[in-house]
Amino acid sequence: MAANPTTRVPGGAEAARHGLDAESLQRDVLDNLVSLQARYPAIATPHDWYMALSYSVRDRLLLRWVDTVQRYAAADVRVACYLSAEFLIGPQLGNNLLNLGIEAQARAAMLALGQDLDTVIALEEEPGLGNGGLGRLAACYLDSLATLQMPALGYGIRYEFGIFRQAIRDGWQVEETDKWLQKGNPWEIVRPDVAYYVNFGGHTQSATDAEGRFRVRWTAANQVKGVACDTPVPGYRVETCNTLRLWKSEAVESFDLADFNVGDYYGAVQEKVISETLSKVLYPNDEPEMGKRLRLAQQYFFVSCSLQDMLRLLELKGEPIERFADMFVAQLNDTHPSIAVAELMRLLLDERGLQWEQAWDITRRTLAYTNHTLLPEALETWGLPLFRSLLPRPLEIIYEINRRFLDEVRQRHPGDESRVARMSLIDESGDRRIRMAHLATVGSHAVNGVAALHSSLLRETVLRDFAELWPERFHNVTNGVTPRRFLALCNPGLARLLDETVGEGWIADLTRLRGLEAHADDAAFQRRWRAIKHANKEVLAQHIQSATGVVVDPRALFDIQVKRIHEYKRQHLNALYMVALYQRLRREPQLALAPRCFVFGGKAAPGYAMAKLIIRLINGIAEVVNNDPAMEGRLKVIFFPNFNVKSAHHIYPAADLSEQISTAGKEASGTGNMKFMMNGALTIGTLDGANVEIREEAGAENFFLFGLRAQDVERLQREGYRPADHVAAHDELREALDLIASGHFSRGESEVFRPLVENLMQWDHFLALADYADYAACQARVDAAWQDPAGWTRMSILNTARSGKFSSDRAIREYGDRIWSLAPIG
Ligand code: CR6
Repeated sequence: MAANPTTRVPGGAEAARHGLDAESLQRDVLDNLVSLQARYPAIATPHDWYMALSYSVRDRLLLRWVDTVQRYAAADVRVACYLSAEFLIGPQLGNNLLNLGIEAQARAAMLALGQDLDTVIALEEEPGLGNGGLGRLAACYLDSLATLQMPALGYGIRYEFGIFRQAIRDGWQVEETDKWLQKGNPWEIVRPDVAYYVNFGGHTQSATDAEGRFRVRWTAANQVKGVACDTPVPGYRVETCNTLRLWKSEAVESFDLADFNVGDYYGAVQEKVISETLSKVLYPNDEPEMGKRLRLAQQYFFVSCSLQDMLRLLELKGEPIERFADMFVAQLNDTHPSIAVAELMRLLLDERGLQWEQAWDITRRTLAYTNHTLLPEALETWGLPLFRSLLPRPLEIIYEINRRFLDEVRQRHPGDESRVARMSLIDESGDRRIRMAHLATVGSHAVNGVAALHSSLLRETVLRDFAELWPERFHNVTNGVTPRRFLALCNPGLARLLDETVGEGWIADLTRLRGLEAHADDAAFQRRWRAIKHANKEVLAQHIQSATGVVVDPRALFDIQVKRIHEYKRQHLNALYMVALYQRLRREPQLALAPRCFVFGGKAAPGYAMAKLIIRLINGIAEVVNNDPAMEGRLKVIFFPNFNVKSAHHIYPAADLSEQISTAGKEASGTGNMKFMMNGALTIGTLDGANVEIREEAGAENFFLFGLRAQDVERLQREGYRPADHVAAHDELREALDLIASGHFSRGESEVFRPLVENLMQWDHFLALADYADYAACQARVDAAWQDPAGWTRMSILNTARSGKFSSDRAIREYGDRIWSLAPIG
């Protein structure tokens, strides 16, 4: 494990007083085994030990947790609420041990009980409550907020089934239900007393109240109860332990079905079913969003519960409603929670009786919005009929917000009705639809993109009119990832070397890794660096063998692309290159190419046929290549099934080369790119998302750059792109496509990949063919660089050394300073 306890972790007698020593841990694990699981050591299963240890660790968090909550309640400070439909928190036990600084103690305690800590940790089910980057980002931010001791709460949905488990059968992705709660979740504390009601459907009526004020009453057709399920989020070696509060839906028993559904018993039952299934399952779409009724209900459900909870906390603090925005700021993680604009207005107007202007002022000062995509098909919109039937009152409020907003636009730009139509919260061009990104922008005091390039494209394209109207509201906060999980926890070998070389402070201040630069050319240091990487590759090779049966050689160049499968991310560009390499090696067995092991991992949205076909293609290539004796010792292709946070722990530390090859202008930021960099992988990438900044930090000479720039992509598409021209100009590319089309990688069935090949030849929306030649040339430079181990190792060390900027601590400080006006309270 990375770090020995630092000064903030008590040792000796003090540790015993806090229960942080091995002896008291051992005692508690035994106690918990009996008292919580009714087991005794002789019959305890490994999972029983996992539960007993986790409960013992949770107990050690409780004191800090309660203290932290009390501190926030007492202090006159603003609390940051991170509203997100996804929190991909990953396994908790190892991380909590690391942050508490009691990993060694836990190891000793378990050993004394005859158990191996690593085996126990490996048993934890992954809470896969997110799809990919956006959900994992939310989890990294919670870790940094706690570590920086900033008052914060995460608010989201407690899905009973998280992201599906991916199995591979005959090369195809098969989705299996993720039953992560089946054996219980020792980290969660359910709070039946913290519960709120959320309205759906029905109708509204306006009336004048006792004081003669105009009030709207929403008579719902159905109500759902949201119950808080809390998970502790301890900071790294600090006393602060924040809360992740996820809402679980329950049916409201007392609700009288007969009142609103006279004669329509089945209709009424249907509505009840909605309430019971609201928090059942995570929608498995990364981008784009699928417009399902239940999904909108989920969004409104968690947003309403969260805002009601914030109002209750304000009351507990004894603060008047006027101070709401001084006490809370709510960050909207993409548009999924953007209904908060209308819901906060509703709560302030209808439930608290505020006037419009005052309610609007509070709402705007409270909310801030992060955009995570420019892809037009991923920008969330909701058709009016669906929206009205589910959320009649919020819809009225949206109309009124829009009316006032468009008046403002008209005043600024008299006669410019096309601008008014462009900016409206309602898209009237086809079926009328609510534009959630516009709603979020109008209702927020700050809007940000997630990497420098993305934020400028956001200002220039999708939100251009808004940036013109309110330039001061637009910001950039480049994403970051937590060095606790993605370096200290997942790469203990490297972490030890870092401790020794730059001191343990790097875990909480990643810029200290700069101290490695001085050792980049030191031959002895380089040897140690390589030995650590090699050991990590051996571990991954083991996992690959048990997951796929394929044996890979850790001496090969590990070339890895793990992320959701999407055409814009261009796993198929990588696949085309593999096919070309295979052809070259078949033709010229003497070629002096470095042995390579290509590793892919990632899930495809279940309804995304092309992405699923790309998985099939990679598996098809793997089957042929891995069974061809001529490729032995030269080429291996692996599709690692069910890529998730848990498997990521083994993958990032073992990478030599990180594939970040999206079409320029399409990947908002990427965060995997940062995790690879921290772990000493070199990047082959386009100038897209945060790659631009990664290259800036690493130095252009330590980054393999290729491909069209965002402006080239835009121009090419505007002027008319002809993929066939690129195929005609490049023999290798044509042969690769022909071989795929011939059925060579689909057991002779030439139909299988036809849709993929035809799509590329005719449309190639993401310009894979246009970038192919440059990509292949760049891969040749990678090959040459790999043949010089000292040069490669130097670049690897420099990449880690210069990854400091990509710590989520830096990102969270920026949110705190620029967007939340929020300071740590240590
Ligand atoms: N899919 C972006 O595509 C970014 C993350 C987190 C994404 C990705 O580039 O790193 O958000 N966007 O900011 C959405 O989810 C809409 C993602 O993970």
